[in-house]
Amino acid sequence: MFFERLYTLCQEAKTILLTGPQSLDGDSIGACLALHDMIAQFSAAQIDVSGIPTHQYVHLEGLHSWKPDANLRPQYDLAIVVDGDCFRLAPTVEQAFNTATHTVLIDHHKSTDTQTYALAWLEPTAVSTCSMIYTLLEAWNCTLTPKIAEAIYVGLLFDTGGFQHSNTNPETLRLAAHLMEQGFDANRTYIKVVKEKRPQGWKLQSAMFQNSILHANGQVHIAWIPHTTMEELGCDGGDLEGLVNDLRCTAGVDFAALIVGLDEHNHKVSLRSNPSFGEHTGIDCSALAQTLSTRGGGHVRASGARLTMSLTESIDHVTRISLQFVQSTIEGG
Ligand SMILES: [Mn+2]
Repeated sequence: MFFERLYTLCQEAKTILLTGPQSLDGDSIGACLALHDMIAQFSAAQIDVSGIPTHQYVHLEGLHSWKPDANLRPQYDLAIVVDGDCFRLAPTVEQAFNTATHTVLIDHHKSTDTQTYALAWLEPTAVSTCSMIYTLLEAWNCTLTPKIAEAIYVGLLFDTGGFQHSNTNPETLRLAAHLMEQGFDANRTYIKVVKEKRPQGWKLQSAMFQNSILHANGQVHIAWIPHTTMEELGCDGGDLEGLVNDLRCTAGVDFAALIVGLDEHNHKVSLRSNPSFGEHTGIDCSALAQTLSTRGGGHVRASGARLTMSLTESIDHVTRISLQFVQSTIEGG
């Protein structure tokens, strides 16, 4: 059984590494924070959390002790990756992860391959990895402190877009209510994680809408942000949060793609879809991401991929493949 086995591994380990995919999102940050404090309740292990959180999360307690990727130990007894496959780790973290004695996965991305881990818990129907962490907390009989409650709440907020996405269900809202009762500033957390942008983030949103095109009778919305715009405005990955959803939340749109330049030759693509595409089933973003690139993947309604090609080629590639995919979805039902 996963819960018991992981509990024992955490108790026996002297050193533990916790991490999420490169460019951590709110769900992986919340999961790492919560898991760190839960394990510390019953294990004497030295627990390192690796990652560099973006501006939305700096108010969260416990982040100051996180390790920059370069400062990791050469060897860990146990390494746990949350909310994403280990091939999405930053290169230095991936190395530390792969040399650990035991490797563990806790994730809800349906595209993740569980084969490479000593121990894996994959729940593709879970709303967030943080909801899974809450299940683990109950199974382990850990104390739900206000700090752990806030961390799990951050994951719920992030993966439901502030309880707005189609994955928001009564169970999630009940869990959110229970977490709020533990006494942290839920309103501040909501504003920081979901609503607030840095000044340059609003400018970035405006720049994105200047490079957006509607296709397929206005049902497909594709936009791009060149890496030079990111640099000119002084933006980082944190400023991109929510932008692809702004594209999707346009009247008539059922599918959106955002292409962002990392440098001249590398682009990342984010895909979002509504549960339905007109009168047809919604676009499977995870399958589409895997068609766009071998390392693409994610969820049915939200996914991502990385492309090694120029901006013009990326726009071309994403537009062509997406429209083909939309066509076959329509024809398929
Ligand atoms: Mn997640």
